[in-house]
Amino acid sequence: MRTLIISDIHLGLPGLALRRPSRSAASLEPLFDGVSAVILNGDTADIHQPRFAPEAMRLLGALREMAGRMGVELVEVCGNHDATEGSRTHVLLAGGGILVSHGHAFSPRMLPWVPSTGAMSRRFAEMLAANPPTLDGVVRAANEGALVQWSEEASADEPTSIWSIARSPSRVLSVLRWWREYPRDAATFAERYAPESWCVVCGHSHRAGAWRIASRPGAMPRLVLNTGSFSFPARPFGVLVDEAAGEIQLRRVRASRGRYELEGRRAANCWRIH
Ligand SMILES: [Mn+2]
Repeated sequence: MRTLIISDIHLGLPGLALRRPSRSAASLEPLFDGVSAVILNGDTADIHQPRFAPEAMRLLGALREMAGRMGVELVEVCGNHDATEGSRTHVLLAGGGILVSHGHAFSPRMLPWVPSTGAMSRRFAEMLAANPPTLDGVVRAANEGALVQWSEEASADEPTSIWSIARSPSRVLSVLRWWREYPRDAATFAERYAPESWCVVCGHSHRAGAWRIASRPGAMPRLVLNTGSFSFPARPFGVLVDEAAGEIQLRRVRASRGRYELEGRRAANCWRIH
């Protein structure tokens, strides 16, 4: 019984990753081999952007079909690009010790560099006040904030590519600052909304890595694992949870012969499940 967690596949979003296999059921198939469940931890498919939605829905359908054919349970957690009313906001594994959530709800600044960030944050805050202060309630409030980015007025101003962000020094600085703060935001979020958790598995920031970090001096440090992204900057990782073996691993996803596969286990990126 092994569960793989991946995130930020961004199906339907064109050509952000240079010299990488296109993201599809076929190219992702090796990742589904040998696991009993795959958790798609948000931003799986760009279903809210009218330009990309038809292709995103087609690719997502193919991915669901493949999982069914392979007998792999597929668990879809929402991100800010694919939040719907019916989608799951999080998953708790290992008796609540491991919190799996996309990560757009971790901080009031969901995407500090996009033009609609102010409107998104305001909507998030409004809904946060209206929703119950639970894990589910806060992620659903973040989902409402996220939808502002896909509203007609906002999306007219959105940068069409990561390169338009790179041309603006203030945007680059805001991304770098946000990246630096993000692991602590994850720990703070977990302490508040999943106090029994010792590990947080997230994506969203597109910056993969492992951090052991406390919300504040003196608080219990938590293990924060970020699975990065299949789209820009295209350093995806997978988190493998093997509850029977009592181990959680962070493994790089490597592109090989047009497909994505998990690299081998590395002792430095393995932790005991408490
Ligand atoms: Mn996201």
